[in-house]
Amino acid sequence: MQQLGTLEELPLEYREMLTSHNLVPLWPQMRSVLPYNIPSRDTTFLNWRYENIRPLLMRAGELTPMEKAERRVLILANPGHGLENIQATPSIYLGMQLILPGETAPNHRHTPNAVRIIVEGEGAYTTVNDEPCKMERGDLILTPAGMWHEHHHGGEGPIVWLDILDLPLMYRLNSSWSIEGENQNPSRSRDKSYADYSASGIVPTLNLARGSDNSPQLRYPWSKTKACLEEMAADHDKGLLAIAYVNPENGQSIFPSIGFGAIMLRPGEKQKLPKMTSAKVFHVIEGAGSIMIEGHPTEIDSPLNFVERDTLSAPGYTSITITNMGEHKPLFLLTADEQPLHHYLGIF
Ligand code: GTQ
Repeated sequence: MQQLGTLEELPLEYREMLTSHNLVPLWPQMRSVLPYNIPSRDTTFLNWRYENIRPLLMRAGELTPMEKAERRVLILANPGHGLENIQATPSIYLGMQLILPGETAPNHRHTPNAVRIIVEGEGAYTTVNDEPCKMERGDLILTPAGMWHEHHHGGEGPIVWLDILDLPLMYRLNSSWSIEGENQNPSRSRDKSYADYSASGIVPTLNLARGSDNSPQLRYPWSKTKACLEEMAADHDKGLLAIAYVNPENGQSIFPSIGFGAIMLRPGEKQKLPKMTSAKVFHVIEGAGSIMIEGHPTEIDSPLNFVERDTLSAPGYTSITITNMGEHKPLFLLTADEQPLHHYLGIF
C-alpha cells in the first residue's frame, strides 16, 4: 500500500492558507475515509441488559415527571459512535421509554420514522393519526414520518417499550424536527389499519391514494409473528427461520430507512445469519442465548450472552452466529438494520 503524505509534512503557512479559504487536502485522510478492502465500523458489539436498564428507568419515573420529559426515555447509546451522538448504529437510534399509569406522553409529529417494540406491561396504547394502537409484549407499533402520535397508559404498573428511530440519519441530513399538537381524541377503540391488513395476501381496496413508501399498517402484533414462525418451524426441520416485516401494499420494507425482522431458533440450535453490510440490532422477545461475531478488527472473541428483554448491537460486514441456550424452548428475536438503505444506495 502506497504511503501517503501527512498533514504535518505540509508547511504551516500553507495549511493556514488552506484553512482560511475553507479548503482541506484529501491525501492525508485518504486512507481513513476510503480504507482498503473493508470499511471502518464504529458500532460496538454490545448488550444493553434489561436488568441494568430497568432500575435506572424506574428511577427516571421518580425523578422526572412527564411534564418535564415529554418522552421519558433512556437512550441506548453505542460508545463506538460516542455516547453524545445517540447512535446505536450509524443511522439507528434506540431508546427505552417509560410511562406510568394514568400518564400521557403528549401528541406530536416529526420527520424521523419510529417503531415501538413493547417490552413490559400492558394497558397502554399509542394513538397514531386518530387510530388507537394497542400495545402488547413484542408488538411493533409504527409511527411513520409525519404522523401524529401520543402514548397513553390506562393500565396498572409501568409500561416500557423500545423506541427504534432513524433519528441519527434525519439529524445528520439536517431534517429532524417536530411539531406539537392538541391531544387526539380517537372515536374508535379498534386499530383500523391492523384490521384492514389482518390477513396476509389480502389488501383492502377502499381508498388507497398514498404518497408515502411507509407501510399503511401501523400495528404488527407479536402473536401473529410468533404463530407464523411456529408454522414455518413445523414444515422446516433445518435452516434459519426468519421473517421480514413488510409494507403489505408493496412487499417492501416497512420503512425505507430501517428494516425489521424476526428470527426463531429451535431448542439448542446454532445458526449463522446471512452476511450483511449493515449493522444490526437485536431485541430478545423470548428465550436466552448467545451471540458471536467474526470478521471485525476489534473482534470480541467470547460470545455475548443474553436473556429475555435484552437489546444488542453488532457492526456490519461481520458474520453473526446465534445460539439458543434453551434446550427445550425456542428463542425469538426481533431485528432492526439499515439493509433497505444499503439496497437503495447500491452497496448491499
Ligand atoms: O415517543 O415520540 O425515544 O419523539 C424519541 C423521540 C420517542 C416518541 C423517542 C420521540 C419519541
